Amino acid sequence: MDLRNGVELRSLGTSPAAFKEDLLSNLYYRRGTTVESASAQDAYETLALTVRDRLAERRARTAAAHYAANPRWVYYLSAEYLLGPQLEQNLLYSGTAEAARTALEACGFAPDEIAALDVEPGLGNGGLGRLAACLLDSLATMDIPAVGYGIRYDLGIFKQEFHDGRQVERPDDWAFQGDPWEFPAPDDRQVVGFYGSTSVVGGRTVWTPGETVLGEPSHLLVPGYGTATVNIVRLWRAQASEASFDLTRFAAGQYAEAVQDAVRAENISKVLYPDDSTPAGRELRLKQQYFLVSCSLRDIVRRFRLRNGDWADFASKTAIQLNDTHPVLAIPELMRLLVDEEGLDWDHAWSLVRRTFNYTCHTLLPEALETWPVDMLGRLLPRHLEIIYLINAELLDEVRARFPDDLDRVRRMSLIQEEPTRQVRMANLAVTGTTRTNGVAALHTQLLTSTVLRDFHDLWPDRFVNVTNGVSPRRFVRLADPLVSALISDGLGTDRWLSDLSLLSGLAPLVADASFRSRWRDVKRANKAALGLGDPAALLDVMVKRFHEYKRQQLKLLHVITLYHRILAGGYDGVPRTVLFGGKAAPAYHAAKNIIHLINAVAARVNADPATDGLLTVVFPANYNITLAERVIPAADLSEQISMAGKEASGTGNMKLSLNGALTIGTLDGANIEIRDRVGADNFFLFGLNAAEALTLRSGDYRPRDHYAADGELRAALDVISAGAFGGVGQEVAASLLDRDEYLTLADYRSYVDRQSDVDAAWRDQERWTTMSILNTARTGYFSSDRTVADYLTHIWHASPVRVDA
Ligand code: GLS
Repeated sequence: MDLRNGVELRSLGTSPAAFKEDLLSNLYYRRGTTVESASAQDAYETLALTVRDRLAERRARTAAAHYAANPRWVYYLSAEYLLGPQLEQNLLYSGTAEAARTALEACGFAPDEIAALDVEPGLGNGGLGRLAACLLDSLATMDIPAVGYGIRYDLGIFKQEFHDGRQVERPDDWAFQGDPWEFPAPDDRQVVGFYGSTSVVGGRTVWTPGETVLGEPSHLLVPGYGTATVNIVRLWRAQASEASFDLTRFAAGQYAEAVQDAVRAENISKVLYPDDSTPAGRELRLKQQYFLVSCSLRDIVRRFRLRNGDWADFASKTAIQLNDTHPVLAIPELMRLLVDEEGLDWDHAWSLVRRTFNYTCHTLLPEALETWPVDMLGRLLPRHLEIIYLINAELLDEVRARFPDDLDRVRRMSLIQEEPTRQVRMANLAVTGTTRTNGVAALHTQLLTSTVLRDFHDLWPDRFVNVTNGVSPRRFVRLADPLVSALISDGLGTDRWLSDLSLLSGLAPLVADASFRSRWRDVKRANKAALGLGDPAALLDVMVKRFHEYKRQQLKLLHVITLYHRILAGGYDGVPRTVLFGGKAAPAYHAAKNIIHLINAVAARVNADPATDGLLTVVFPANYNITLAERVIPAADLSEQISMAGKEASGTGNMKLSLNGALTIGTLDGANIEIRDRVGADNFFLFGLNAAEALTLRSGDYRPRDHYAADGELRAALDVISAGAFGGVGQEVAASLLDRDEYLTLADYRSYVDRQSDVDAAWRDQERWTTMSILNTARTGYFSSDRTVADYLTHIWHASPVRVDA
């Protein structure tokens, strides 16, 4: 193979024999051991290296092709990536799964035991981080030159354990054994400044930081499916600079003091903030954000300079996507680099900045729009605050010119909130400093532009676009569900659907084929049996997602208790169900943790009662993550998407489940609406208030106790909880529902429970259910992240594919 400058690269074979040869050579030369003495960990790491080498070869060719093309790059800046287990993905994408299995067995290793050692890097909290990973997968699959930038947290999202039903958080030292997929690049370290002061020297502002930290990158390969393209995700890890070790103190025996600066520096990438949708409000988090932004922008500029000389070309070669507000400091940072360091005039720099950046907003919760205390930001990043003030002055001039005498509007739009405390509003900065702002589902974008960001929409309507989220069919169908994937390929006569998910529509006519339906049912049954939770013949009713009151796991729990009461009353006519909960609550989110605790208490009671045998089981496997999602999603029959309408920006679990043939019971919230539009109202169990109704009820005189008084089953469920039948925690949960019910759980209860009876009726007719299930899969090809990326390309990035020769 010919790389640039005539460099030849030998091609690594993918036959079992070639794979085995390299496996052994890696075992000897890189791992330094032998077949006889190799541990399972040795075998795993050797396997990883052997697979990685095959992708690295494609990576080299990709880099050469990209260098030659000098294209517009897509850079994705995200504080979170939930990449999922790497081994299975890389085996599939490199086309070496079979060869690897044969080679391992030939060497006397047990492939499944070895595969089980692959640890997923949990560098994200939930949907936002997983979306980032799906987009990277699709960018590579679609041959778009792209780099993801993030933070290499030492400790990822905490491991969840249950102690007496309570959530306990344990650190996730995911790379404890080292990470064989990573390529560290200590020679590419960046220096990041914090604190200090600014001065003006020769007409230019100079920031002299009071503290510096090093950012060491390492990258993981991001292969495309069915293409030779291999992109990368580059993750930064904070390191102390040499100077931060205090030799004098060490010599004096002050060991802790000698390393305290180093520890402080390294803490920056120590841990992922386990919040979802709520700002942590801590200086360390702000430091993390700037650390990510500063390292990544320097790297982006370095890459630009490899092939370009003129700053005027920067925006046409660079599209940077800001994933939520977390990396929004990139806007003042790039201004600083261009104006202070490169000497561009302000207007030119601002035009480049605005044309380079775009912003994705992922929330509707006003409390989740990040703000930072002006004092804190000014202390940590004095020059950035000055730049934010300058940007603000221009923004407010524009607002005043467009809306004279509208002081309130000026106040609302200002980048600085004045009352009750002075805060920098990151979402306002994001919209101001970018070309496009996008919401993540149709309803979300509509609500964003009519509520949270309405003033900005009034000023700049053209800046707003919708890009509905999507999920990777490789990860969430092919890898998660090999059985259904084989059946789909069989039914369609091709496996091209894996890179063109619209082809799934070809399954729709097969609902008329009784043998196809029966095979479909068998696969679902087999997936449930493989999951091993509950009776595979029962309806598997799944609610998997982060715990948040707006997502309303408490509503599902009220339904469980109602079913239990019906069983105890005798003459139960519902279908057998296994109700599965999965998800974590932010460690500081007391109310969400109470709900987890209560679910576990109810599960213990329900499962122990012989009356429920064969009728109702409640399971709650701990530590829901991508690995577990890949087992639960293919087994699910019913998908619970029951948030209060107007609160869930999009959801992506809803897409994964529907795509895998689960039927949805859901509200008109987030992407549920688009799922229902596509699968058809007959194949979706809709209930509850819509967003407008919910808003009206919330802003009026909502009285949850009226619902309690009017509905006997609801009352019975709340009464047992309040009476402490499931422990003291129940009293707190019930009181919060009866007194406030912030998320209208009681208002939606009757409609939800009645709709669940329709679910039972549909399930009883297994042929009907199977038809609905197949139609869910056939009609949700739209929710591929490939389509999402295509939309970003058309409306936002305007970047083109670069083919890499196979
Ligand atoms: C989230 C939203 O809550 C989800 O609805 C959305 O699907 C996801 C990806 O766009 O982003 N925002 C957030 O802060 N965490 C999320 O999962």
